Amino acid sequence: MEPGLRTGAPGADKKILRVLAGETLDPPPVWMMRQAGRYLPEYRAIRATAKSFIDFCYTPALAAEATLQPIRRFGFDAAILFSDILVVPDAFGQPVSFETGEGPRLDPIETPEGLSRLAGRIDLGRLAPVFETIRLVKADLPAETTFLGFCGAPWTVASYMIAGRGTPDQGPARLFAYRHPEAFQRLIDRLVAGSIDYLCAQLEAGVDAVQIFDSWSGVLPGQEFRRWCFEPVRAIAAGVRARHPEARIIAFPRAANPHLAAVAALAEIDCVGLDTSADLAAVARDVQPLKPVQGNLDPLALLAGGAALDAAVREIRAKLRGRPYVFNLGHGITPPTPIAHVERMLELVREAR
Ligand code: 1CP
Repeated sequence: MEPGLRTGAPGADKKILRVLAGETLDPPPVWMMRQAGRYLPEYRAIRATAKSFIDFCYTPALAAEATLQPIRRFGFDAAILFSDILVVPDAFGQPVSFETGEGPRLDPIETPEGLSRLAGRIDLGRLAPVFETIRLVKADLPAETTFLGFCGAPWTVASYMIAGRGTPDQGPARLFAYRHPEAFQRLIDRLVAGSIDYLCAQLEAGVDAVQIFDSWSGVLPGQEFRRWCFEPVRAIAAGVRARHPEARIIAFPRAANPHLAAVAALAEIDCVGLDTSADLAAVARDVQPLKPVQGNLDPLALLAGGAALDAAVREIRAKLRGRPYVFNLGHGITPPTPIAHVERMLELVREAR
């Protein structure tokens, strides 16, 4: 690499960065959401050595190893930092734990007064192990592999902070936002500022691009989506770019199909993640002309394998191939997925046409 060239600058041959910059590649580059995880025996082996999931996230040697495992096995075009979106509440003073098989647990924020338990600013010191993980991964990552950092979008993170756990429809946070819009706005604003600091620190530690996961954006009606998802994600992207003008940013507004083109039109966003429900003909017509997209194989087609998997991969390639896209799943891979199905998916994605 030329001296002074930032990793991730156009000179580095990282296919995903090329697509994010607007280049069409066929075959497309590929990675998978939750690619480090329980479907991998080598993940289960190292996971068993940590006391808890949060300890695992905060132990750089283990988190770096988990990040690299799927790259070694499959040669994906991106590695995604092994961590969780809920380290952000932890760094605001709302501790998080993960009960085995039951998902995250936080002490819920049930009233506006409950917000006073949170720190005014994110404590990046608490997240030092995450930045150390990034440095360890970077030292071992192949030069052609794009390294992705991430955070949760404020709405999605806030929904866990309010409910204290995962819920089917984020009802507690939606009610809180209707009943106490000013207090909720203050929480969102704090998460916007904290997420900007957090993503900038990830970029400074060495990730090439970042993804903002808004996993629960699909439960909000239009006006609420604008206020609690669209505007905060735009503000984060703008804040990151103000400090890192070259930063590449992927937004993943899950299950928010009516809003995909509006997100793609944001100058601060380089790529829009598509979930399983996206209509690819509409995406090719209305979204791809604005920005590269990423997605959207159904994790259950991957689990099923066989003819269903072959057809689903071929359909995505056929519909999106004319313009820039990154092949991915529409949501995270499920633990029972056979490794042979991932191998078959990669064979089909990488096939010359
Ligand atoms: O080993 C285990 O049992 C823990 C399972 C697990 C894993 C592997 C959790 C708990 N988080 C993770 C890692 C994780 N989470 C990554 C790592 C990188 C990779 O993709 O390989 C990332 C990017 C996340 C992001 C995340 N965490 C999201 C956004 C993406 C999505 O899936 O929608 C969300 C919503 C979470 C919260 C969370 N963390 C873990 C669980 C089980 C959940 C969902 C809780 C719920 O709603 O019930």
